[in-house]
Amino acid sequence: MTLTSPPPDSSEAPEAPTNRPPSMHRARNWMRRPYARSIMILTVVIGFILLPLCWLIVAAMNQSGAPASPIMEDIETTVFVFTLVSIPITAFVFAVLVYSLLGWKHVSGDEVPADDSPAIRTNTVGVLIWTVASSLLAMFLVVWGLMELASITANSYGTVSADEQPGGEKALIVNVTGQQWVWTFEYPQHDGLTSDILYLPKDRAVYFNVTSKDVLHNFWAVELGVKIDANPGAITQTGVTPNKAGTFNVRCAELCGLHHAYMQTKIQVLEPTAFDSWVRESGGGRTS
Ligand SMILES: [Cu+2]
Repeated sequence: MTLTSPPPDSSEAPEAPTNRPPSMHRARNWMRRPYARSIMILTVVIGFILLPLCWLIVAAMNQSGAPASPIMEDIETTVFVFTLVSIPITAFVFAVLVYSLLGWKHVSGDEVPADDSPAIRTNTVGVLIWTVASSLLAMFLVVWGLMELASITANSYGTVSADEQPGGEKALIVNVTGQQWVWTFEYPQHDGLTSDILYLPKDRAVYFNVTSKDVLHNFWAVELGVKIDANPGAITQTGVTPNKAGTFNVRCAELCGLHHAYMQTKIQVLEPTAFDSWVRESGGGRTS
């Protein structure tokens, strides 16, 4: 007696490239599978659960009073949009993860579940949808990022010299010096007045000349959205127009030694008349 294999059943024969159903048909079949439907439903549910993140992240950024300048407004809009766009992908990844953990558990016995099936591979429709959707998403983020970068560059006067600042009133120049582990602000237009708190007038362009006396630091005016390296022996330049009065923070954003974490001070954005009073009271005068 010889062992014979069962007669080949055409419905169970492995798929041959020549007799496979069309891509669209296979994609539709795949979408009808219970696990595909569960993952899609999970994606939508998790997406809605994650949606409030867009607002929560911006709310966390605003806890100390931001945005206090057009630059910071641009940054917050970008954070919001990037979070929003990333939510569908994050939700899909988590949906697959959750379903993999809970839905594809060990099946008792040796029987292979009826719905166990190969992945959706070499399916033209699936590949096209995935490739086009990811490309469009990536292109959108690149274009958005470049537009916001151009707007931030314009608002920080990155390409405009201090003498050619926009606005009727001449820009306020502040020379910022970092050293382990303090910041010093000098106002060359006001008899070289110096301060360890950054006083700024509201709604007036400010131009920063930033340098360091010792090692690399980074001048970060948090709520104004200004962040630029402070390099010894060189001057880096940036600017901003504060549009909100209040008390904000300056921090060092470059690891610079033992007390780097404490290298911080305050920003006082004052109404223009209050700023002029501070200059007079501090003995700065108004020289230009
Ligand atoms: Cu530092």
